[in-house]
Amino acid sequence: TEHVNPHSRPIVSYFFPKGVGEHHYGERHPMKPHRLTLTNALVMGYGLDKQIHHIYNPRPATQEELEMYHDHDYIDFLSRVTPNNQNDMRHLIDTFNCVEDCPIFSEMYDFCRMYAGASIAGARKLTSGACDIAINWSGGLHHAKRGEASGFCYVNDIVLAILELLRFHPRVLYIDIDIHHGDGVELAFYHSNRVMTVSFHKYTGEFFPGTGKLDDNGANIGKHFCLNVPLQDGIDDDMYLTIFKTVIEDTVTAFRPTSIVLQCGADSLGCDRLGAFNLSIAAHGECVNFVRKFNVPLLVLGGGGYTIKNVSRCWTYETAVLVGAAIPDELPATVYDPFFRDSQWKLHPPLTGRVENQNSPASLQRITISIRNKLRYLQG
Ligand code: V1P
Ligand code: CA
Ligand code: ZN
Repeated sequence: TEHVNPHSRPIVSYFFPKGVGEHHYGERHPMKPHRLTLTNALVMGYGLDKQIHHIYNPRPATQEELEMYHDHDYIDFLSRVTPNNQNDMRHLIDTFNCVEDCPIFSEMYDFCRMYAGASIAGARKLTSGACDIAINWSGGLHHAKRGEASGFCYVNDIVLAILELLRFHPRVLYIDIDIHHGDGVELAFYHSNRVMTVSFHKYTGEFFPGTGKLDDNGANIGKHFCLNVPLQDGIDDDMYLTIFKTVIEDTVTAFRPTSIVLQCGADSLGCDRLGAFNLSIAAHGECVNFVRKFNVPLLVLGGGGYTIKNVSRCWTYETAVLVGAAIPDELPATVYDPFFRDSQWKLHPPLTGRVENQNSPASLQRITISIRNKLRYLQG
């Protein structure tokens, strides 16, 4: 095992709820669960299933499991509302913020139970020691609050998975590389010193969700157990990797997590439909590899990502990184070939150089120094 031989390959489990990718938020909505079907097709097409120890079709989370974090009234509403009865439920729909970003769509509750069930199952396989790394690309919906939907997220599978890890793990580190602030997870553990949350995101005050400034640090016993790394448009591979590795290395040293949850939102890639960073798939994957190398039980989740051909390339590449397999740049032939024609069916298309980099070495240096100083409070 890892403890006996830290150089052996980790045991990797992969959670894919069958049918999760067939859900639709609506015609004009940027969140496309079909990206999960594309990802799974590429993962299987590359033959990575032979390098993964277990592939699970996890059971959907139960209402009771969802209520480990969420309000009963909110989950009760999610379980009842449908496109057909929504006119009678207008008041509750507004109360629980199921409008615009978070529309009511058919089988929405089943979709929620699926992605949350997979993250909870991943956490359980980690705590039982059945695997070293658990992957759920359908999870990572970091904006959902205890009693309301937000930013395409209805239930917070990340919070539910962390609560499961906390049953056996004294300290859980949460890392979020989605371009958006991981506000829902931060809020859930803002007052906890057992969960440290670190989000890298675009922060302008305007950009959704508007939170995540450098000086939000946690409160009460959770003070100093929350880090925010606010960044600007166009950040490139070199700058992102430098600040990511510095912050995460120092955080792991100071906090000594017994497990890590990594949200891999792919809207931080260049050419994303909603995002404006400039990362390549190689650099996004290098963040994943950097976290993997700590050899701490690791739950890897999806998140945002709106240029779906690149989302599926990215998460396929990261699946290979996690199992320690080198895969060719030539994509395998699948029934989804037309999606990947843009790059002549390559895994690593050029994504960078389209947005001007608004970050400067000086601005990143200032953030790095500030975070180093915050982490000193943890050492004592
Ligand atoms: O900007 C907003 C709100 C809606 N306005 C009143 C302000 N919402 C964003 C939500 C982004 C959610 C990101 C989720 C994640 O972090 C995790 C899965 O990636 C938004 C945007 C945007 N450009 O930021 N909503 C939409 N676009 C949208 C567009 C078309 C239809 C529905 C929503
Ligand atoms: Ca983030
Ligand atoms: Zn996002």
